[in-house]
Amino acid sequence: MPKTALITGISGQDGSYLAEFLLSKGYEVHGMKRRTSTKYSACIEHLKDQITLHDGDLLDSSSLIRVFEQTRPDEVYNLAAQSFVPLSWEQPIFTTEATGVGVARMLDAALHVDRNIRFYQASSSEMFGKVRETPQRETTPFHPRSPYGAAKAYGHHITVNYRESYDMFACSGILFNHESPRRGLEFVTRKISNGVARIHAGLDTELCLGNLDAKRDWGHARDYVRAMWMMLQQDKPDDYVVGTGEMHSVREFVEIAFDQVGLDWQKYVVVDPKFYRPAEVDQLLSDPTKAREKLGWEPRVTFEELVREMVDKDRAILSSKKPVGLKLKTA
Ligand code: NAP
Ligand code: F7E
Repeated sequence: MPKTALITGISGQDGSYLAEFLLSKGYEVHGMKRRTSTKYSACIEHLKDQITLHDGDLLDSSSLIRVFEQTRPDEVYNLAAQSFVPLSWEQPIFTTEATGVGVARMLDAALHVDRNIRFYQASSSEMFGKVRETPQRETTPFHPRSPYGAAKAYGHHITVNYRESYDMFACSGILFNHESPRRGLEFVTRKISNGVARIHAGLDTELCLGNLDAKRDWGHARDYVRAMWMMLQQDKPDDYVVGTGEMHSVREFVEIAFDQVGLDWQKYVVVDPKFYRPAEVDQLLSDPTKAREKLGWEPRVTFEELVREMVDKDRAILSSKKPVGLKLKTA
């Protein structure tokens, strides 16, 4: 019997890579999406004949219970969230409802429909925020710096709580930033790769960015969805930090991206304070020792390969004149 997986947020970056990965493992894959979700459909368009989609919303418990009952999953991957940090200051209540309380709704639906479901929660390095130690590991205290980070911290704690209260197989993956050509255009990496492609094509003359000194531990999304699956194949549920263990600045990302098309970034990049955040997360660096030792997980794509792949893909999209319909919000 093939295993059945339910992915919330299947229309997003990670959902689409995870669906591909699980299909390659022989899973029957179901995805939950909002009925109004159309902009991201490009990420899963190529999978539409191999997956089954169900309407549901993290804000609506009854829809979650219905999707659980319809699909009867062995494994649930809760990837849905309001995931853009700047928007979380503009819509803090919605972010709390979707990214935070939505996790409790998911866990409770799982508990009531089938408490043997294996549950993955998409936790985030944003929970470390104003970091208390470097590098960050599973035991590093949280100090979130945005409504998004605070909501993820709640989601993380309630996942641990359901595991301890009800003996559920609930895991939390504390994933550091991971990117790909399917990243939303509002996130800094894709904003840069898309901006470089447009400047090289003569469509734009400048790229406006915020804090170039911010540092992140950036990996490739395809590597990170493998870690999610590995967590649910263990004998015992647990929490894992997933990252590369390498940190780079936004400036370094910019330099490599412009280098890929042979341009000098300093002629095109404009720093605009409107992209500064009310409270910045200055730097994040993972210690992925536990994931390496217990899961046998290793990232395969280097930082430089990631940047160059993203620029090449955005150039290909532009030259094919078939823009991928990813979300374009205020960045
Ligand atoms: P993403 O591309 O923004 O995808 C988020 C998904 O959530 C979209 O499919 C979106 O659907 C869906 N969604 C939003 N609100 C919803 C709601 N109320 N009900 C149901 N679905 C809803 O995010 P991602 O980069 O793939 O990340 C996946 C998960 O990992 C997220 O929880 C994110 O917070 C977390 N995470 C990401 C990173 C990273 O670096 N990428 C790192 C750590 C943790 P629509 O198309 O309808 O908007
Ligand atoms: O910002 C700086 C910005 O929006 C990265 C989400 O997936 O990863 C992501 O959150 C850094 C920040 O991602 C611009 O100030 C400079 O320091 O790409 P980002 P994020 O906020 O780190 C975590 C792990 C998640 O969980 C989230 O869901 O880049 N930055 N200039 C800029 N950022 C943006 N967006 N736009 C700029 O123009």
